[in-house]
Amino acid sequence: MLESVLPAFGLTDEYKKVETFGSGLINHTWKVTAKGSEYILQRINEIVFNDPETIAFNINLVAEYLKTHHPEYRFIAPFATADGSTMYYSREAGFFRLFPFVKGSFSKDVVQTPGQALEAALQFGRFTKLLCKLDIHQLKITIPAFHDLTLRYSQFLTALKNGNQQRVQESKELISKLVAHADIVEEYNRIKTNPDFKLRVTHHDTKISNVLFDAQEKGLCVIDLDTVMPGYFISDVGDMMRTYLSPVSEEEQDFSKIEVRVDFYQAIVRGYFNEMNDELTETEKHSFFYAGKFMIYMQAIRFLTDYLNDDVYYDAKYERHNFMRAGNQLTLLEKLLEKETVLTAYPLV
Ligand code: GN1
Ligand code: MG
Repeated sequence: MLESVLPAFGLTDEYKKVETFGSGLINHTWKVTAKGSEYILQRINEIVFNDPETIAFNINLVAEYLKTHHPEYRFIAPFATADGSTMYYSREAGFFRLFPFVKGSFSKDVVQTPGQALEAALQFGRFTKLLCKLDIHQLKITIPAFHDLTLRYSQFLTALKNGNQQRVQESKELISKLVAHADIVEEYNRIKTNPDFKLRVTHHDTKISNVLFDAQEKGLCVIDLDTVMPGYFISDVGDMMRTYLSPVSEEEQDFSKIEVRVDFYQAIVRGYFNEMNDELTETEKHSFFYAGKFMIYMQAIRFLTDYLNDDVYYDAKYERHNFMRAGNQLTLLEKLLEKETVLTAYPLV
């Protein structure tokens, strides 16, 4: 299948090495070695992104803006094909992009030190800050209502009604625990209508593997820009909390290993505020802790909804995989709530 894709980007070299790369759940990624250089090749999941051209449009818009206004920023732009498009399409193979692999850069699957969390938070904060003056209405919506918790909650309720009833029965306990936290959805409904919450250029997938580091563990830039769209800061800050606070990921089946590490929370605060302090409104700053609840809760709901719908969205590697992921995220939410007093006492600076 890739035989037709690589030549479209000029990679016709006889000797090519192609290996699966990274751990994303949605798009498929390969590392390609050809002509003595390394590249990242990605196939867009068309079920999730049903108009992949919107992704190319947004990335080109952001690339142009940064080139003009912040030429010092390292932005990893995709290569163009012979006809000048940054997205290659063929009926058999689908939609593909090719990026340079940044020499000497590293990505990580888990956050090991508060220093890494700080660097990552700083990179995501910087990305939004540098694009603050870009007119967000120019950006296209690559996934409609992606982080709209109201919609995610109603999809969850629909799955309870129309989903696999055996799975619904077996998930009763988890379902009622999640329903008991529906105040998180009500808070989001208030945020959506509050003019003190601004829509900004938001990354929407701020896990650590989407930051490139150099050998000295300094953050270089952010990657995986497919979900860059207008959004609220709680999406990015919340997903950092969701994925940096605990020493184990959403894949962990032994929930006793799930923890919320105070020093990592402080690192997210320091890194993010280093860039975004003057940009966020006071009202937004008051919702900093809420960001974690919002994203962890939404991910728990999304995993469980998918389980009840027979795993149509997230790749499930074993029978109850998405059920397990949902339970993991609920535990993380509970651990976060236990630490609320300690964490909110920390000054936002
Ligand atoms: C998906 O594919 P990946 O890992 O980059 C999902 C995110 C979730 C994440 C959970 C487009 O991201 O929203 O947080 O899985 N992306 C999409 O692992 O749904
Ligand atoms: Mg992603």
